Amino acid sequence: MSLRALLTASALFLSSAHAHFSLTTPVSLEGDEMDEKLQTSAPCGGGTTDITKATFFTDFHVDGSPLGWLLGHPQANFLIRATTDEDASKANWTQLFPVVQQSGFGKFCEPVVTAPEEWVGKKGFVGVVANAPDGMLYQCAAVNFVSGAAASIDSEVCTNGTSVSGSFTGDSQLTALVGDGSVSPSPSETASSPAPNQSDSAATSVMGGRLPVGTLAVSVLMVLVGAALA
Ligand SMILES: *[C@@H]1O[C@H](CO)[C@@H](O)[C@H](O)[C@H]1NC(C)=O
Ligand SMILES: *[C@@H]1O[C@H](CO)[C@@H](O)[C@H](O)[C@H]1NC(C)=O
Ligand SMILES: *[C@@H]1O[C@H](CO)[C@@H](O)[C@H](O)[C@H]1NC(C)=O
Ligand SMILES: [Cu+2]
Repeated sequence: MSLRALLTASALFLSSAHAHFSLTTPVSLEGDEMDEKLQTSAPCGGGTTDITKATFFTDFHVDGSPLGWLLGHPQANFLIRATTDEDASKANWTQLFPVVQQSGFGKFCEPVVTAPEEWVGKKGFVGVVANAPDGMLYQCAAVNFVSGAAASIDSEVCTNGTSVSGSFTGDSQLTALVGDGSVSPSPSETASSPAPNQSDSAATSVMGGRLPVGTLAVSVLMVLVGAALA
């Protein structure tokens, strides 16, 4: 393997290993400039929560729009929610899709996510929350809610990675993040949600630990570059 190929492979590995998750469609508030460190901030990570400050709006068809992301962890649960409030921090979110558990690193996309019909003509935020081994991670997009369904789904944008699978799951931590705060989770929701399994999530975060692996890769890379230059 040539040094160039190795460098390219390592760079790719490092960049993908660095993302917790990134919202790919609709276009996220931060675009390509996402600040990883702010991803744990509710409700939109490093993105603005003031709709009047949003710079890019994607049309979101209420009868069905694609919603996709890229996951940098081996597994996470995802909540898809939205609000028409101008201030996303007001915490009045509506759940748009059942909680999905993604297994496997990479791209995931649901081609048909719907929103309430009465939102047509309004602006709002679509938010995705990942319950990941390193905590709750947030991203949002600014959207125009429009009528009908998306005419065609771009398979470049909306696709599932080859080693990725998805299933519906219960997650009371995620479903607690919708509603106006006055409704408590129903007993059935609470019962169907698996209790957090400490040993399980500890194992996952070790496997998915970005920093140790990345640091190791950098060290290996430096040794190799050093050897090549010597
Ligand atoms: C919360 O959102 C719903 C749906 O958009 C809206 O009807 C309701 O008035 C909102 N409640 C508050 C307290 O803003
Ligand atoms: C991706 O996988 C999920 C879960 O199996 C599925 O619902 C969805 O339709 C798939 N997306 C695409 C673009 O095929
Ligand atoms: C927690 O995970 C461990 C290891 O995967 C498993 O043996 C154990 O049965 C799990 N406990 C519960 C309560 O799910
Ligand atoms: Cu992460």
